[in-house]
Amino acid sequence: MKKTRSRKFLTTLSLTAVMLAVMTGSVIAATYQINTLHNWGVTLDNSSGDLRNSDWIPDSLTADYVVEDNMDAQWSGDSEFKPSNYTGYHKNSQDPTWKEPKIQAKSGYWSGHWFIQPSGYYYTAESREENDIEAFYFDSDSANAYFALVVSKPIDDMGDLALDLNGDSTYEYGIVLQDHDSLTRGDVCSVTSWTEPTDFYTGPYRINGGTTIGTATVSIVDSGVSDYGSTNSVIEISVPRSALGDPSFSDLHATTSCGNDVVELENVEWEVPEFTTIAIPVGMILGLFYFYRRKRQSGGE
Ligand SMILES: [Ca+2]
Ligand SMILES: [Ca+2]
Ligand SMILES: [Ca+2]
Ligand SMILES: [Ca+2]
Repeated sequence: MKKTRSRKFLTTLSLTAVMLAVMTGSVIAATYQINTLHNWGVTLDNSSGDLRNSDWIPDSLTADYVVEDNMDAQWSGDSEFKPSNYTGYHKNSQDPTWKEPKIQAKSGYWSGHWFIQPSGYYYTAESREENDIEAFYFDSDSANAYFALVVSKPIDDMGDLALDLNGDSTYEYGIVLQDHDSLTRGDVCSVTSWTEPTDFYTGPYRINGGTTIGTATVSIVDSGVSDYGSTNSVIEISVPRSALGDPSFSDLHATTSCGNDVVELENVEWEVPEFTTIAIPVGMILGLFYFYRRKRQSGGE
């Protein structure tokens, strides 16, 4: 009788431990190896001819993300310059009702007009796809913050990553994604001014003035998966929290040289998995285990 109960207890104990490991594993941000979207649990899939079959949703429960894979072959509008409907796959982890905003042209014949992002000059989806930013991810752990961008846009045209850490709508920090001016990929900068995109009012493009205060790890790889003829690059960034003063929240922004697509995440939490929430149940289980073992030993079993 006693033996059966002890086995039951030990089985329950092991099951609890396994469940706990699974639970904490998904609650704690994944430890991202910079270089692959597999760590995010995101798999690009163009087996249907575009990215609509992709698993865009990251595994980590603490990740924030926006997916705006805009293009498919169907669209409508008042001219070839102004398609009016968003197509493709859109999802914002923070807001189920979120809709990608329109952007305003800043120059040329269409100056002042509002367009969906990205817009194109021809009837083909391909001409717009080559401006497409597909997705933007954020996650954090106790040591680092992690970012990932998936882009159809040729990589040289991508701007720097802009961060607003005090919620005043000014991006006072930036991470350099491409060498430009005197800056090197991975430079973490305190920013005093930004350059703007050439064709649309879509906010900061690249760091124009500031001071380098730290270093991030930036990896850019060709995913080998294309969408409407444009290969998708994956940009992954890891930055030590300490390089940015260990913030609690941030607004994040990135756009392209012409500004014909922009991605933003607002008020994302730089979560740190709470040690105590893991330590307490683990401690309880260990305590019970030793208590039971001692009891069993003193019982002379
Ligand atoms: Ca796309
Ligand atoms: Ca897009
Ligand atoms: Ca700010
Ligand atoms: Ca966009």
